[in-house]
Amino acid sequence: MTTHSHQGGKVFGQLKKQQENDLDSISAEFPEVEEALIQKYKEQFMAYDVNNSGDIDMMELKLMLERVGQTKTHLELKKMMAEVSSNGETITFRDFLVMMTGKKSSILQKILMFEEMTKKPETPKGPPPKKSITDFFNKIKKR
Ligand SMILES: [Ca+2]
Repeated sequence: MTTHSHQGGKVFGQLKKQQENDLDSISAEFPEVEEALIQKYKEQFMAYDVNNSGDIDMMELKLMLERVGQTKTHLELKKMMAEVSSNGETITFRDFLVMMTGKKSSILQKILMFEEMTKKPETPKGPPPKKSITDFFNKIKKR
């Protein structure tokens, strides 16, 4: 990889682009995963990879979990890392895809899946709560 530009912003942009290309080539290893889904995972991964190193380290894992409201101890983080990481130290995009596509069951995947579920726009699930409506009418009758 060679970068000829000396402008900081431009270099950063190119690095980002390079990183995206790297992620795309990893995505190619997962032809069974839908394109749109890969795109979503890629965006998630890039957001979690705060320092753009191409992988998620312990510190970034910690931040990632804090962002979804899950503060974990160092020991818990280490355990999660060990479950997902193939090199034992960082989560690569390959590890991330393996995890998110459910090829390997892990606590981290469950947390992220849950986060994804709760993030969706509020759509009423099933029939409206009947009990509260009945309670409401009961209260009126009593008056
Ligand atoms: Ca990183």
